[in-house]
Amino acid sequence: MNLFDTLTAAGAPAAPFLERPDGAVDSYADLQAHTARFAHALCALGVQPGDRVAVQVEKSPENLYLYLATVRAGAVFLPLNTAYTLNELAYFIGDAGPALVVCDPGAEAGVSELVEALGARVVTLDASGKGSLADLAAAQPATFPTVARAPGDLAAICYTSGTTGRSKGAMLTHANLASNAATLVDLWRFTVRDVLIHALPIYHVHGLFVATNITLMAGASMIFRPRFDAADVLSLLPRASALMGVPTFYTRLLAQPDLTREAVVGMRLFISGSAPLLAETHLDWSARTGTAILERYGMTETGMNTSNPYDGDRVAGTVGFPLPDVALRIADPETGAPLAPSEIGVIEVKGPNVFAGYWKMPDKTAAEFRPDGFFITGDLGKIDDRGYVHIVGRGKDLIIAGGFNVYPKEVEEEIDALPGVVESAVIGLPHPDLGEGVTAVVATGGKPVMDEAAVIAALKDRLARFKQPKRVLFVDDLPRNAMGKVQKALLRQQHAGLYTDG
Ligand code: MLC
Ligand code: AMP
Repeated sequence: MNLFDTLTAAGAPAAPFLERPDGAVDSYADLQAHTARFAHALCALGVQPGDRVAVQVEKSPENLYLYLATVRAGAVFLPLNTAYTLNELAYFIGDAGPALVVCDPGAEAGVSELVEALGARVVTLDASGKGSLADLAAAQPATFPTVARAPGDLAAICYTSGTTGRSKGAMLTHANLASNAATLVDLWRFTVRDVLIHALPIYHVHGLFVATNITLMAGASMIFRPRFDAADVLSLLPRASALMGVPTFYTRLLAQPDLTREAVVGMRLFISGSAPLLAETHLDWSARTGTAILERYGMTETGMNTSNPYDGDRVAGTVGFPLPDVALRIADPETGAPLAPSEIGVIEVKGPNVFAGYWKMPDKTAAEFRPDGFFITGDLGKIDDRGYVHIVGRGKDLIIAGGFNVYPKEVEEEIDALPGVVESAVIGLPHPDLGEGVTAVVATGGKPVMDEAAVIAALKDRLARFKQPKRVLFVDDLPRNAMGKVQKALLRQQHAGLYTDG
């Protein structure tokens, strides 16, 4: 098998697949031709089955075809957030050892320097789909024999930040991605008639796999946008049937006065995930549009785990039921002992969607699975008496801002290294636009240090913009409990209104 063939089996050659931002439409036959050319180009660059192809480029149809071509050629796609700095990129590239790195032409010099010692090749692709890789692909044949792969072979590696420093590469197999897409097409009733508004980035699982793979597997089509813009998405609703987004999409759409019942008349499905959708947003949306957002819950390591029902109550503040092929249980976070569903514990899952482990980290992989094969998500939850899963918090010290994960430790390490800083605590505070706002509380020991703007400026080239604190607060000392542990919960409580008051 190969995920590419599984995903593209339903798309009739003449049927539309993707409407480009300029209005031109690519058919499924075009998809076959574009991916064939890119797959030939990868082979010409020496990429072998199993090799990693690391990609940090702006969103474009060609970027999407590069993902599919990589899978088609039997190689392993490794998408990277465009916000990552060269400093951050160095780690991913060093860890994954890609045979090829595809980057924006503007980053080529820096990236080439990074990979010199690794012997990887560097080619380019820009926001308009042009660059040295596209030039090479243009000269290639429009057919390509898809490389056969075993279900357990890797299709992608997606890095997720680690609680304790180093990011981990989640290894996703052809079978993981194929099974999750098939389950969701069925559950969410996607058909050839669907038109999905695709406004998510394609370097994370939500936009790359959930949105794209489902559209493909249904033989449906998408309106492809380089980024999310609320007014733009609103204007597309009359031509579309489905939208997938993070909660910030929905709060920003609600801020548009033209979002009305009439505006959503042709839409059959609004899906939210990647971060908690406030019950308030869910209810406001229903009141304004007469439709209920369908909230689902997933992770890079697992794809989607739960979903509110297509038919039946989509309950605000819950993530719905485990998917038909996913076993989900609540366990004691310390001992792993199963808890009664109504008790709060760590959510554990098992199923064909669950990844094959962390790249080159067998110990970390082993530590996150129970002996009976359940994966420990690190999310805290419970199951109510109707069977709906509720996420009530995170066992892991994680902030989610606008759907992007930020691990406080990574930010704290950078801040702690600044002159005059004794220590720091990075916390997420309620933020009206992003859900949580990354906030640094810096202990100075009573001595004057650099000011807020200087701290943020010092992080500029070190951390991606979305990881940088929106605000930096200064205190003499951080509050600690009797065990000497920094009381982050207290800090969150003390500063709860920072972004929401006034
Ligand atoms: C942008 N900024 C952010 C940010 N996005 N800061 C913190 N968190 C974010 N998410 C910064 C910008 O760099 C800019 O800084 C400033 O905030 C304002 O930017 P903006 O123009 O308002 O933001 P915009 O480009 O519109 O982006 C917001 C967004 C985007 C919500 C549309 O973040 C987004 O597309 N998020 C989706 C993330 C996602 O796909 N997650 C899925 C992960 S998979 P400045 O200073 O330069 O002005 C997963 C599994 C699962 O979690 O279950 O799905
Ligand atoms: P990532 O590592 O980027 O894949 O993020 C996965 C994490 O996002 C999960 O472990 C959850 O903490 C969070 N998440 C995803 N979907 C939801 C949701 N619907 N509600 C609450 N948290 C969510």
